[in-house]
Amino acid sequence: MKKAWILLPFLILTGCAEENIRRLDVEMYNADGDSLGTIKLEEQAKGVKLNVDLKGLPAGEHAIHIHDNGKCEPPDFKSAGDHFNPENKEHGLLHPKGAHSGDLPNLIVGDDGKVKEELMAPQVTLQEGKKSLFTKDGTSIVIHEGKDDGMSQPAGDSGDRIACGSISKDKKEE
Ligand SMILES: [Cu+2]
Ligand SMILES: [Zn+2]
Repeated sequence: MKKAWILLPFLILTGCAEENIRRLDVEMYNADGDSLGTIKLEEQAKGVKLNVDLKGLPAGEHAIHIHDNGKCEPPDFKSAGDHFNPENKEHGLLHPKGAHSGDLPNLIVGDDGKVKEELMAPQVTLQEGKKSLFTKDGTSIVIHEGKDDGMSQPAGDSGDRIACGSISKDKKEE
């Protein structure tokens, strides 16, 4: 009897630890399968912070979104699905009926092909719930050839998908 009481709090703690993910590294790949670096996700009070540190991208402004399937199959990354949209909104940070939870500000890549930026995704979480990035099909981060105009449906007229990274609890690549 005594032993059971000692064990109980321990079991509760380990049970929580498994689901209570606060940080996650997402490795990004281009259409050739080369790694471009990582985007570090961090759970914060106001959503999930994305710490972008990538190289090997074309210079200029590029759309970046969280998509609603965790599969990144090159070269077109169509497998990543549509924008993560658990609240059924319209696309675009500038749209009056927006935005998708997966919509993010554009990335600005330097002439050297590198980008270091911090982005906030206020409508998602690494925890459980409707806005959780850990869905049945998984989620992913996709970078596009063009920029997101923040308004056009369904994806901001941002062009082809040029990089993709799966948001996965186990870091093994599929
Ligand atoms: Cu996208
Ligand atoms: Zn969108």
